[in-house]
Amino acid sequence: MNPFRPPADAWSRRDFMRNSMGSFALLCTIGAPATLKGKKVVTSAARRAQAGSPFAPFQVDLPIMPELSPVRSEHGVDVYDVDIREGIAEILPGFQTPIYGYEGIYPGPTIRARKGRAAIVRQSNRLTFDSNVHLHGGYVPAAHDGHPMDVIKPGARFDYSYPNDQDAAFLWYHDHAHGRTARTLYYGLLGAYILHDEREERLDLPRDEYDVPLILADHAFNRDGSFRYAENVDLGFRGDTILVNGAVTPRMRVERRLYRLRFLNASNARSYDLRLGQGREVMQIASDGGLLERPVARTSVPLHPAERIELLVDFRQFRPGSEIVLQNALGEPSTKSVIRFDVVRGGGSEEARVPRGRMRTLERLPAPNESRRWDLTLDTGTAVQWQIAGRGFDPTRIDVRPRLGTTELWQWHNPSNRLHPMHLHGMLFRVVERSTGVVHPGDRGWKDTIGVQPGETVTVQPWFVPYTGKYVFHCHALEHGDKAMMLQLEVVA
Ligand SMILES: [Cu+2]
Repeated sequence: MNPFRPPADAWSRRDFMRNSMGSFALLCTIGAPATLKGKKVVTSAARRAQAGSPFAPFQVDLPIMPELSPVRSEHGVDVYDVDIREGIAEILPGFQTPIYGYEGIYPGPTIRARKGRAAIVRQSNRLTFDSNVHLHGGYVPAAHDGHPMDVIKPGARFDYSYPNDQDAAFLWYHDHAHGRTARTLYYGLLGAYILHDEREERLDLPRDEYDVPLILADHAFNRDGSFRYAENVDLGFRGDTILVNGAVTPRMRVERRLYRLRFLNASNARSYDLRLGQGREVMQIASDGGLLERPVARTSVPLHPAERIELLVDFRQFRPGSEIVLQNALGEPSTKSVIRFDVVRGGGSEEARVPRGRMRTLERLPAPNESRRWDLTLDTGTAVQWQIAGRGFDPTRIDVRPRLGTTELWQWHNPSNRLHPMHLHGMLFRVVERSTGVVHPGDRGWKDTIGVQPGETVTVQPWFVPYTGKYVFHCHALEHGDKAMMLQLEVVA
């Protein structure tokens, strides 16, 4: 089994034109899994309409990823052991889907960590190609960040050291070997990394089975149940099926009580605008980098690729037997429903509550040292690539050298016609200004990824702490990042 084929070296203008035709049905199958050779490709859309379709929504219960247990704990450090390998997932009932997975599962096992207690994750590459692991949103020394050029060779391993010296946040880990992330994440190399701390625990937020990670990703399938992938460098991949924690549009039984729902958009390039039922109010408590200063009431929750958002949802407002669908207002008919919450009895001894007032105080930032503008554009010359400030990724070049401990103002200016979720490794930023209007209170906390709309300029203020060294910043629409939409910074002392 080898559902992976490395991308073609040369990406010609003709390929690009063929792939930018727009309609999903017209996408060519460059990069499709080798297992498909000679098989007739049928999209899941064709199967969806049939009776007893494996794509029927709300037929399976939401899976919860298993938690990874440390192989040992010593001197305040938890040590984990992970194999990066091939596996088989049962995503469509009755079908087997070849995947790549941490421990061979999709999504990978959840790592739970605690602020002040370091973790070492030994990653062994059992695949036939280079891999590496980026802890997205983590304050991680450069050598352990999963820089796209720092790879683990097949058969080799690397001990990633995570200090966990940052506030509680919903992080995630995923492959970052350069030029392949659109495929490797699509085929399964990602997992949740949940960091807890004391401040968060003092807030009496929902815990344990009432604190639920929800990993969203859109996929498409072949007739044999394998993932179908078609590269589209312009639009990015769009699937016709929404998976939550690896299940097709599942249902989740909820008690009449408060839940903490942690959403991660692990889609290659799809954005969501989440609405509970017909637009019920939910409380946002956290964004990428952890808790907001105060809970923020929302009826619509945008979520761009790689972003995380944490919501408190109070199911006490619904009668037992209620079925409430979480909708994606940006979806097509088959991708409009995300998950259904089926309210059951129980939850009488509720203790969790929505925090009243302030949850934290955000750090005051030093005044910015510099102001930089990064234009986000597509170069359709001989080698089609996405660019930042007229440049594509070159690992031998350092594009910016900020000083440790300083801040700068970075303007993401997007004259292109695609959304770009811009992500900075190893550090966090605050969103200062949007040319299209005010910064939503839900985006005023710590962020590591921000969606920049076509025609928009978003100004962010990165804080270059806590480590020196080489990191990257890039577009997290994975096909854009793979096709060079990435620059390199070196934080210097
Ligand atoms: Cu992009």
